[in-house]
Parts: sequence; C-alpha cells; structure tokens
Amino acid sequence: MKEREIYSHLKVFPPFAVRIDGRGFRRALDSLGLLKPYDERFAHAMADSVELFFKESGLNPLFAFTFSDEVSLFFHEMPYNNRVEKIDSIIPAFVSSALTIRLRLEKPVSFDSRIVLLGKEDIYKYLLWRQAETWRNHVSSYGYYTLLKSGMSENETAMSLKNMKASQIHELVFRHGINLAETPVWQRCGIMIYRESREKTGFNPLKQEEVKTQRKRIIQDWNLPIFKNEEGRKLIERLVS
Ligand SMILES: Nc1nc2c(ncn2[C@@H]2O[C@H](COP(=O)(O)OP(=O)(O)O)[C@@H](O)[C@H]2O)c(=O)[nH]1
Ligand SMILES: [Mg+2]
Repeated sequence: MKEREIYSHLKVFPPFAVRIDGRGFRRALDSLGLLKPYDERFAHAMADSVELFFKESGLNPLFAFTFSDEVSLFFHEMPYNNRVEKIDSIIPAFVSSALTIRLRLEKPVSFDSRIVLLGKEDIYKYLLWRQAETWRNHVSSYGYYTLLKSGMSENETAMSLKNMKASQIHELVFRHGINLAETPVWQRCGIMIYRESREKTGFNPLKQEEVKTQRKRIIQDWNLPIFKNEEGRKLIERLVS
C-alpha cells in the first residue's frame, strides 16, 4: 500500500514561504465577543502562537509576518527532507493548536496552508504584497463595520463597499470619528516575529575569564515601518540575510 502514498515524494526547495489562513474565522471567533474590526486580544493570541512556533516547533523560520487571521512564515531550511506534505500539515496544525490553547477555545479551529516558492530576492516583493493587503483589509474592514453600525444589512454593506473608492471609505470612517492614518500601527502595517541575536558577556569561573555568548530572543514587532520605504526595506534586508 505504501506505493499509494503518491504525494509523499513531492519536495520544495528553499527558500520559500508558508502562508496559513484561519478557516472560516469570521464565524469561528464569534463566541469570543471580539471588538470589531480589530481586537488586540486576538492579534496578541496570533502573535503569541507564532512566537511559540519559533520556540517549540523544532522548525527554524527566518521570520514571520502576520495580520488578521493569516501568517506568512519564511524558511531557508527545513527538516523532513523538504517534503510538501510534512510542511503543509505540521505548520497549520501547530498554530491551530497553539491558538486554541491561547484563546481557551471550546471548539476546534483550523488553518489552511500553502507553500510559496520564493527566491531570496522575491521575499521583499512578497512582503510588499502582503503588507498592501494588510492596508486594504484595514480600510475595508473599518468601512464595513462603520456602515453596519449605521444600520445597513450585511449584504447591503458588502454591496456599498464594492462601489466605494478607498478615499470615500476614508471620508465615511472619518465622519464617524476615526482617522485611518492614525489607527494603531499594527492594524495598518501588520506584526513581524523574528529572532534577534544579542551578545552577552558572562564569566567562566573555572577559567577565571570573561566569555561572550550569543543569546537569541524572539521579538514581536508591533511597530513596523512601511516596507516600501527605506526603513522597511532595510529591516527586511537585515532579516533575510
Ligand atoms: N472581531 C474580529 N474579527 C477578526 C479580527 N481579526 C480577524 N478577524 C476575522 O477574521 C476574518 C478573516 O478574514 P478571512 O480569512 O477572509 O475570512 P474567513 O474565511 O472567515 O476566515 C475577518 O473577516 C474577521 O471576521 C479581529 O481582530 N477582530
Ligand atoms: Mg480566514
């Protein structure tokens, strides 16, 4: 029967990204009574689940980028012989489980998963794309909940939004007291999770000498620059190298 496992030899060559997205999270999160469109509690749970992945999964992502219910993780190495089936199953399973524990959910949740083949030089372009999506999602979800609060049905709201330009949504939301240029940075730019190396000076009592060691810690960056700008480009350059 082993020969029927016909996808088991499918492999991917690093570097690549894996993007996972919460399945049906619109409904799945209902029971939590989250603030709309953004709830810091949910964003923390997502970022903490990814941080736990860095610490406990045994896999070694370069860094990760998350907004809303999606996470992109970047890899330049992968155990399991780079097998697609392993990558696309273990990663969403780990994050689903971590999020379930973190949010104390009573019903199971799942993430879908896809592999994105990227040359080293494509990683920046990919991140520009996902951060642009973060921004679009930010504008449209504020627009959506503003219209909904003003008494429209879900269908009417979706229809109206489709016909509105971004600038019109900005104005609409502004009239309801929210300036979309001044919302928290994480809502507009997303959150990055990465390892940072720091040199630590210790003392070796046997040799009676100072020793320098590299300590790694995980950073959650909630104050990301716009990747298109110089500061953002430099950050990504540093993370990729
Ligand atoms: N209330 C709330 N919902 C969120 C938040 N972040 C993500 N979501 C929900 O997650 C959904 C993610 O979008 P999408 O993946 O397209 O929808 P899905 O197919 O239902 O998972 C959004 O539509 C929101 O309903 C948050 O901070 N607060
Ligand atoms: Mg989703």
